[in-house]
Amino acid sequence: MVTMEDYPDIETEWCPGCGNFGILKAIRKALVSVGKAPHEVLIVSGIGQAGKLPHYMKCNTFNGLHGRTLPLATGSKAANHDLTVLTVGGDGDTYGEGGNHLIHAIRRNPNITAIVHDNQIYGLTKGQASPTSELGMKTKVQTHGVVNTPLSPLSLAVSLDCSFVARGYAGNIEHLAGILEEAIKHRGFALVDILQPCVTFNKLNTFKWYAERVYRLDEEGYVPDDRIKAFERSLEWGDRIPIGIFYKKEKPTFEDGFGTLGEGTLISRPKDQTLVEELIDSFM
Ligand SMILES: Cc1ncc(C[n+]2csc(CCOP(=O)(O)OP(=O)(O)O)c2C)c(N)n1
Ligand SMILES: [Mg+2]
Repeated sequence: MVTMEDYPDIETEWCPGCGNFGILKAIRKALVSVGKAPHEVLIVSGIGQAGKLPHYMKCNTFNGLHGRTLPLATGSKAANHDLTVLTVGGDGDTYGEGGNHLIHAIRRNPNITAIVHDNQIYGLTKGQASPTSELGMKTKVQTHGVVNTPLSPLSLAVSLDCSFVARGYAGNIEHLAGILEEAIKHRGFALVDILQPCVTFNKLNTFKWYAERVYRLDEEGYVPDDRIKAFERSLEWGDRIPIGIFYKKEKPTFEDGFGTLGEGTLISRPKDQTLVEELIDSFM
């Protein structure tokens, strides 16, 4: 049986009070709830404070380039579809540098869970505006305030018919762990955007700011099976901010599209180096 002891605490380099601690705890809890041991799990990340999370987990990890988390994870899943593959990235990593990959990962629908630490700021590089920073928010670079319209990641995902779309809050670990558990169990691409206060560089969207606004969709009897209703809720941002599962849909995964994967994982097949050499020679 998998327990929390299988995912021990490891010393971190995050600021005291960072929302990332809640996310780390919720990921561990969710993996224990779904009964996945460290050797069955791969966590892929890019660059950023969020991207450090795999360093603090005992499991398989792959730390790639900024914004390139999703292609790495999609390839890893195709190579070994027995692995439970999670990605972690910041709002910059996932929606800025990696925005193009997000669109196409949603279209491909690989069976992976994409977790976004959405602190509405570039944390690691010390506080520039990110794609989700609020209009008018002042930073050391945006000295007159943000002028670009913030991205609504959940609206984007629902518009692309993403097979699982959710938002959690780092200040409600139990609820977040429940969402992550559902996301991991879901067969297909699951986007979980997490409201994550950055106590050092985002003085606007604080724990207090979020706590005054978040409400749970499930407490309003919301059922996540209607794309139009999900889109409407995804636009809600202001005095009230919904958290929970917005949309869920069963559809074929990326891996389903490759019949050969039904014969076992690619990494378990015998390797024939001559085929690679023949392929390279054919380009000569
Ligand atoms: C291609 C590329 N562009 C820019 C950078 C510099 N850079 C490193 S982390 C980062 C921002 C990270 O912000 P986010 O993804 O939101 O993560 P956070 O630190 O807030 O968790 C930037 C711009 C980089 N390493 N690579
Ligand atoms: Mg960020």
